[in-house]
Amino acid sequence: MNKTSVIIPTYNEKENIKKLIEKIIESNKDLNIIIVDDNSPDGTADIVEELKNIYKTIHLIKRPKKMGLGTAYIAGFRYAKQNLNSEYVITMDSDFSHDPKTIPDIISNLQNYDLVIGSRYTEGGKVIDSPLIRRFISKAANFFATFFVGVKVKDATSGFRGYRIEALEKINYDKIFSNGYSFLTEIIYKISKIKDIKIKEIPITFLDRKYGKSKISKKEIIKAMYTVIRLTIFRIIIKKDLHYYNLVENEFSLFNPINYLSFIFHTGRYIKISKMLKDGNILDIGCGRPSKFMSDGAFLNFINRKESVGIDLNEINLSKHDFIKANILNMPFANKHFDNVVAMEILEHIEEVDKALLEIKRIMKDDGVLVISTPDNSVLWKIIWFIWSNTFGRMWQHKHLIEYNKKEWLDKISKYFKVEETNNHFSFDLIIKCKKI
Ligand SMILES: Nc1nc2c(ncn2[C@@H]2O[C@H](COP(=O)(O)OP(=O)(O)O)[C@@H](O)[C@H]2O)c(=O)[nH]1
Ligand SMILES: [Mg+2]
Repeated sequence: MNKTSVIIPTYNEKENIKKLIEKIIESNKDLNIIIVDDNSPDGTADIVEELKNIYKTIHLIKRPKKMGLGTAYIAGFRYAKQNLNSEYVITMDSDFSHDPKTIPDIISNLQNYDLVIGSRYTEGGKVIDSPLIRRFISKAANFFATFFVGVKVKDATSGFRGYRIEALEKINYDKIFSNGYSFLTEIIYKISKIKDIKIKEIPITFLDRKYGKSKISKKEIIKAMYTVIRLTIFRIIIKKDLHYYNLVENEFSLFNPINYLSFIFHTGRYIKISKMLKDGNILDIGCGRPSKFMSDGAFLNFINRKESVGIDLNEINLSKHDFIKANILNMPFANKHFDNVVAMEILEHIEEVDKALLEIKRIMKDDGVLVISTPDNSVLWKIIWFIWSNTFGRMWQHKHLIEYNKKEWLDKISKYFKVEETNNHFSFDLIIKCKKI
């Protein structure tokens, strides 16, 4: 069985599809060809059905309605892996913009690269017969995708590509948020985050379609802009780590702008805190979700260390870490048990804060690290709290019982601990690293 599948999404391509399939078979009769058709009203699928009777290498995925280019690729990838056990997949358009003669070149490059891009904008690449306006849109889209999103390729929007299935599987491709054209940018963004990934661009001559109409719409262009903004935010915050990307992607409903604020605020704090911790085990006090947009155990999932325990007043199901339902004033741990204790957004809810600090001290190892984060009740915080609680107040189950400013917090904590480092997160949230005294 041939280990390469060519995936071709189609929507109303009756003038092109037969000829294209025949050309591909001409170039290599062993290739699997997977057509993903979205119930094209022009009967594209019927033409493919007929060809299927002649050529065994043709496969047809019929979807009930137009569901977008991105999800069509996903359906094709999945089929190629599960039904055909493919090692390589090639994606191309069905309108002859992508020359089937390039396929052998893509396959030979896949021996050494994880992703091979048929590129219009690399040296030697060309665009032919395309109206000026389309060229401009394509160039602009590509500029945004490469410059803002930060992918280091010249053509981030080309649909003519070869992938090693192995690389696709590393990025949870079926969870990619974009379902339309901007899938192409998002998947490069994700793939380029894989460690030691090898990407190659080969020049192609892109020919504008002669038959049928382009399916790119205004809506797709707006969605692509949204994708660029979203990925740019990810890029700024997440930088290199695919693990964080997957985490965020799974936990956030991406259409709500408040998610981004929440994400920036909490993840920013997680990054700072994780740098303050030492090796060894960790206790996260109050390990429930920090906002309704995030998951329970968000911090422990974020730092992703083995020996982690979370406690909370409410019963919580932590999928990857140990959980104990407990009160901070009476924690079920032996003395000097933890290398690290993290108490985020918790002390301001505890009336007996001295008692809580002493209890934390009891369970910490002598050289252990405590990181506290809590609001600094400054003027800025008061303003933000006022606006926030009047807008989203329902998100808070508890009231803040203690309203200390920075100095008051440091005075209180210094009674029991040596403060080693402080950070004013967003100017209204204190992060305090301390050691036992
Ligand atoms: N299955 C499926 N195919 C699509 C969809 N949208 C576009 N296509 C196909 O994707 C390929 C690229 O589309 P095209 O309209 O040529 O985009 P353009 O080259 O950017 O103008 C073509 O083969 C289309 O038939 C869709 O929603 N579902
Ligand atoms: Mg086209």
